[in-house]
Order: sequence, then C-alpha cells, then structure tokens
Amino acid sequence: MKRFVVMVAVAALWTAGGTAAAKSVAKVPDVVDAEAFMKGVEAELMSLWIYQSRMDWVRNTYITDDTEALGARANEAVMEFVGRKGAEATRFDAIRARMPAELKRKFDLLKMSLDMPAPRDAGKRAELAGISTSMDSLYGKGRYCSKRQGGKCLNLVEMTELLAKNRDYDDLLDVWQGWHKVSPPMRPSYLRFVELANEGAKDLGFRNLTEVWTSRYDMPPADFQAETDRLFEQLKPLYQDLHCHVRAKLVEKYGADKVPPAGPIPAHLLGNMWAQEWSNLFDMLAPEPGAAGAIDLEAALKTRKTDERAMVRYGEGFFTSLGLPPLPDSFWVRSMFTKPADREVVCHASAWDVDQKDDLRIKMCIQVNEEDFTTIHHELGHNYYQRAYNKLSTLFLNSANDGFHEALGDLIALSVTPKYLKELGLIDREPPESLNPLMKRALDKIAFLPWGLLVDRWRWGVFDGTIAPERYNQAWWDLRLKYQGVAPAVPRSEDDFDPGAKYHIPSNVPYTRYFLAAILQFQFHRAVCRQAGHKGPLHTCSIYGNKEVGARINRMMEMGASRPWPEAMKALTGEERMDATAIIEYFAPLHAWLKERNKDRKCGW
Ligand code: X8Z
Ligand code: ZN
Repeated sequence: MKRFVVMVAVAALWTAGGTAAAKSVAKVPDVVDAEAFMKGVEAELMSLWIYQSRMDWVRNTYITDDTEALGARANEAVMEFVGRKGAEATRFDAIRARMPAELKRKFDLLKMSLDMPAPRDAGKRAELAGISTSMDSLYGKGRYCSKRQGGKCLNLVEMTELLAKNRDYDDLLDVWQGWHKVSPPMRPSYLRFVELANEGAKDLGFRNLTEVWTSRYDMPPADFQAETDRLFEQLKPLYQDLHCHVRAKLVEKYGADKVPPAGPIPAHLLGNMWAQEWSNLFDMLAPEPGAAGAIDLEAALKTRKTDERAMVRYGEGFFTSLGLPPLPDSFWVRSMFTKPADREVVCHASAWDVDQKDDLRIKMCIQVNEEDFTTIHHELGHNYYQRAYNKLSTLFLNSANDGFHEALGDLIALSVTPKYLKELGLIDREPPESLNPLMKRALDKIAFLPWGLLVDRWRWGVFDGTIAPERYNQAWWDLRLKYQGVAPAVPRSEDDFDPGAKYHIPSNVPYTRYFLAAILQFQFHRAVCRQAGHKGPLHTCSIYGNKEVGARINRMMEMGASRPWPEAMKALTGEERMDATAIIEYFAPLHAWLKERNKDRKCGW
C-alpha cells in the first residue's frame, strides 16, 4: 500500500511559489510556464511524501496520542499542498490542449492523487486529518474481551486465528460480534469524514469523492463502473456454484436450523472475519479428502521451525529467482515482521517505500501459516513494483492503475505450486495431481470477488449520497446479501457500523483495486505462462526461476504510472482490456466439478 503524508517547513517555499505564481498570472501562461509549475510541484510533493511516510511509519508502528497528532499534522500538510496546487493549476486549463500528453497526465494525476482531499478551509482540513487518523488508530487498537474465551482480551490477529481454526458455531459468533463492537464509536467520525472529504473533492473540481476515486482508470468514471459490473457478471456463475457447494457442506456441518439450505450463509462461518476468503474451510471442502493432494503448509513451516523472517526470505527468494535484485539491507533492519509485545501498532499488512527510492519496508504481524506466507508475497510485490519505478518523476511513482499494484505480488504467489514447495524443500514429495490445490485457491480467489466489489459499491453510494447516513448499516448488509450471499446471524441496526470493522474503511484505502487485482493477476499469469511455454492446465504453471519472464514483468513495472494502464498491460500481456476469461480458464476444471456436485441442489439465495 502506498501511503502519503506532509511537511512543516513549507512556509518559506510557499512564499517563493506564491511570488512566481503572481508573476505569471500577469501574462497568459504558456506550456513552458506549465512545465515550470509542475516541476516545482513535483519537487515539493516528493519531500512532503517522504515526510508523511516517516511520520506515518512511526504512527503505524507505535500508536500513541503523540504519534497520532504528528501523523495527522503530516497528512494535513500534504492535503493542504495538493489542494492549493490543484486550485492554482486551473490557470493552465486554457492551454491544456497544447500540453504534451505527459504533462497533461501529470496535471490530472495531481488532482486525483489524494484518497482524501481536504477542504481549503484550514480548520476543516485539520478536523479531517484528525478524524481520519483517529479512526485508523481506533481500528489498530481494537480488542474484544470474551467471557466465552475465559475473559481473555483478544486482538484482531488472535480473533483471525480463532475464526480460521475453531469450528464451534457459538465461539465463532461470539468473536464475530465482539470485533464488530470496535466500529460503532467510529460512526459519527465517519459521517463527518464523508462531509469533509466530499467538500475537499468539490474544491478540486469533482462532484464528490466517488468521482475522484473512479476517475483514475484512464476512462470516464461511469465507464469504469460499468466495466467492473461487466467483469463481475462474467464471474457470477462460478461464484454461485462455489457458494452453493460451500453452503451445502456447512448445512451438513451445522444443520439446517443454523445454515438455511436455500438462503444466505451466516457471515461468521466462513473462516474469516469478513467472509472475504474462505480457504480456512478447505478441510471440509477438499474434493479429494485425506492426505492425497492436500498440503499443510503451516505444518510444514512449523516442523521446519521457519520463523517470520525466514518466511520473508522465501518471498524474496522468488523475486530474485526472476532475476530481480535482492531487497536492500535496510529492509531487513527497518521492517516490522512481528507484533511488538509492548506497544500498539496497526497490524494490517502494508508495504512502504519511505524515501521513494530504496528505503523499502513491510509492516506485518506475521503468523507462521499459509495465509501469511501468501500475504508476504503480496507485500513484496508492492516493494518490487515501487523499486522498479523509482527513477520516474514524482507523479508517475505509482502503478499503471491501483489494481496493478495489488496484482503483482499475487501474480507471484500464484506460482507457489506444490512443485515449487517441493523445490524449496518445504514438502518432501509432490502430492498426486488432484483438484485439491485448485479448490483451495478458489476458496480464496473466487470467494473474494463479490466482496472485492461490494466494499466500494457501499462507499461510492455513501460518497455520492445515494446511501444516506440513516441507512449506512442496512445498505452494507443489503450489498453483502446481494453480492456475497452472506447475512449476519444476529440482528443488526443503525447503532452498528459494520463497514468500520474492516480496515480499509477507517483507514480510507480504496478497495476496488483488489477486485481488479483478482482478475488482473490471472490475466498476467496466463500471459507469462504462455510466454514461458507452459504446457498443461494453468494452475500447474510456476514461473519460479524464469528470468525472461522476470525481465518482462520488470519492464511493465518500470513504466509506473507514466502511461495509460492499457499500455502497461499490453507490454506484459499483449492485451489491452481487463478480461475475466483467464480466471475462468484457470478454474475451469474445478467449475466443471462444482456443477456436477450441484446438479441436484437448488443454488442461489
Ligand atoms: O489489504 C490488503 C493487503 C494490503 S494492500 C494485505 N489486502 C486486502 C484485504 O486484506 O482486505 C490484500 C487482499 C485484500
Ligand atoms: Zn496490497
């Protein structure tokens, strides 16, 4: 995840900038003036980002009232700068047509760069920065003290583990309800946040924050929204068949009084707090149960006494096998791999490039298990992407679109096949070919799709006003029912604020990027596997050790955000559209199996 922040020593620079601006107002600006303006903006933005990243790193890895205040100040400074420069930039609107494409792109990217634009009013800006930082920290500090668990106060990492491993209906419900008590206090803050951020969006010339977020895809916002619908429609049959089979197994396990055989699945039973990835239920869903074809990576890691750091080394090893350079020494010194015992931190995994050059880091509370083994690859994908584009000018220091950033590490993780694990020595022998690995992947990747879409369906509605504050929670559950076929097992009301129980809401990280990534990673995988001359089903392909493919991936990453995303996609895949056929092809053998299993069942909810 990319994080942006601010700077205190900007006063002197402002004066200088103001003078230059005043001078050029006198004459009609020309393209050279626009170039000079943009050069100044990029230089200052860079130093503000670095300042913001440092502050934010400290706050994320040591939450206190002080670091919260400092983090908010830093965010405020970046928001101030972008707001001011965004407004000043409008004086070049008249000469836009004459600008070279690259410069035009920078003007657009500047305006869209903030996930949270702030009002020009200083008081409101400070308020927004304070609210958003405090919501994020509130989430980070969240605990639930459970009577059922002997009065133990659990943090999210512990609750995540319980949801993954425990199969007792009431234990699961207890923890699910407990965690959802963390978010109601955020509700008033979130309401105010929406008002203020929308005002900031308007000050930059957008209708609302939804328009800012959906303008970033090199196409009109409405087209982009339609594009996400189109992709999801292609994938719905596969999701519904997976849902149908999983529900049938859950009915067998918990009984029809707990799991309605023709209705939505209770939200706390899918092995994950948000029912976003279901692979923790793999044991009850393996197409070929028993040892054949099932790999217990967690057990393998634990038997080999692999610690958190060693897991990250495995991740790095994949990237270096592709011919990419090892991570810098500072990465190993400055990253946070485990949850510190003595202080509050934001455990949600993220990747950082603090100086926008080589100061790469990840921040995770790693657990030795398969899920985190995969997440490490995800995070390192961000770091390798960041490093690949770090020579570009400031506003191009990003991926082609945000889905690309999220897809890169996942693309690598798709190559973590049984064959690869055998090569690493993590398993002794490759299990016989079966549908098991494919089922496990589907439980993560296919289950994720509706969730990946709905989080921002909710926010788009909240920001554009089609979801009114009195319906925030109801609208959330309407979407979860419609897209995921999931429902709460206990009544919810507007006293709850269930969206806030997911990290990306209080921390305001856009979510559609993960939906796109879920599709893009398979498109990339299919392309590179074809280039590698892979024969056989797509899910058996691993690009481990393939330097040619590595170079090709790197070439795409080096383009950063300098070109419209279809060009970056073309560089890697030869294709120019997002396309769900790759993910469909990947899971085709499993889909056929699911259809067979479901043929006498009534699917849907
Ligand atoms: O937030 C993340 C990453 C950091 S960018 C760990 N992910 C989403 C989530 O956890 O909800 C990765 C998959 C989806
Ligand atoms: Zn990510």
